[in-house]
Amino acid sequence: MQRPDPQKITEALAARFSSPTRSTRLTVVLGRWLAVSFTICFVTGLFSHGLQNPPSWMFFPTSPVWIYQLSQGLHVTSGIASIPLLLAKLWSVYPELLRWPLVKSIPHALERASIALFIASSLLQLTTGLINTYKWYPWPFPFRETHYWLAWVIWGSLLLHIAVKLPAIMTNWNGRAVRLTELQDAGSGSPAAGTEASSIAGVTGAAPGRWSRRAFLAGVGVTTGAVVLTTAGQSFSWLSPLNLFAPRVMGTGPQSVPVNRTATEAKVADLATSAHWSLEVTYQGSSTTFSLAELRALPQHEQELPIACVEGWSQMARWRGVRIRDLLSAVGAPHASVLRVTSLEPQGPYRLMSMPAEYVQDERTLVALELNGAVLDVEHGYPARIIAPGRPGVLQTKWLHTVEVL
Ligand SMILES: Nc1nc2c(c(=O)[nH]1)N[C@H]1C(S)=C(S)[C@@H](COP(=O)(O)O)O[C@H]1N2
Ligand SMILES: [Mo]
Repeated sequence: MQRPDPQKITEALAARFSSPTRSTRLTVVLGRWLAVSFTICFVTGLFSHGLQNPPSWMFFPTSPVWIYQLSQGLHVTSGIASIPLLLAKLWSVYPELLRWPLVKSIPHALERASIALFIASSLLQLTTGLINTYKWYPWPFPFRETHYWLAWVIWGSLLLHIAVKLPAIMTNWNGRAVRLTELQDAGSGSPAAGTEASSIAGVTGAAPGRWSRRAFLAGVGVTTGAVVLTTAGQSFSWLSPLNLFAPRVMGTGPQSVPVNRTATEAKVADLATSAHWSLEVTYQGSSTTFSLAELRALPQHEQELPIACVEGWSQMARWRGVRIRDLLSAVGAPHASVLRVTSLEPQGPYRLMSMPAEYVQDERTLVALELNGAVLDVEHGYPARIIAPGRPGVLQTKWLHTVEVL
């Protein structure tokens, strides 16, 4: 019995997987596209995380009012675009991953470990992110924290990977240079093959493999474009007619605005519709309550502001209600205050919300009583909800209970 020779297996595998579309140049081009989508995803993700978990130096932009709508739309869209790009890149390199011996040296081991970590964390990040936008949370861990830390793992392993691969990236960065090398390589092969290859090259001015690489890249580009165009309509209204696969559709739901969590799911339906409801505002140890009639008697203001969910969907709407800063004036509190807002919701992550002074001072921040020209539907937060410019949907608290001035 002969023992299998690892070298032979490697060669057999290489022959089995060899394809003109698999080349370092292809991998580099796909890597560049991925670098763009991952960078957009990372930067917008950090912004979203910062708004929800603010570090002490955080700056809170309230203008333009759609800043979070845009940033989170880009986040989810670039994440979706990364899926076909990452799969194509994996396809272009996976024979490499099977190469023997598995580990040749310490730098080689580091390189392999960084790639393994990068692939595993990216796949986990993109799939859980996608599943999350479909309102499905089949995991026991807290999504946002995990998503945040995985992003750092991805970038750490990616930078290591890029550092190791820098020579290959540099030689394959420029398409012209790559074509020249391919021509030379073709010319120096066996005489027959060489003549054939150089005569083809002479006629078309291109090396064999270049066209199939182009076709492959075009296929990946079209696929990526298609998934973006058929989902981005959940975030960008001008793409809304093409929205085939995204989970939320603009203009649907009560008062033509989608709902993430209903009053029944939040167990607030009874409390919210009670005739005894009032909003309690506390400042320096004393508390003032406002009935719905009293809130309606205060000056009412109208504002066009978006609901922009962290899960990607967003929608502009017309809100009407009391300016939060007018409410503070009514209890004698300064406008430059930080607030702690609670919902009637008995429990859940969105019961408590804190509002930095930037939003409190902004005249567009409302305690909204109406939406799109009618009294707020209970699903949208009746009797009163917060709507502030440029904030994630999770911070636009529905079914208000108390406002504490800190
Ligand atoms: N009290 C409370 N407020 C809440 C929520 C919630 O579950 N409970 N959901 C938030 C989320 S995730 C979003 S995206 C917006 C959605 O607002 P809408 O249902 O009016 O469209 O409300 C936010 N306000
Ligand atoms: Mo949301």
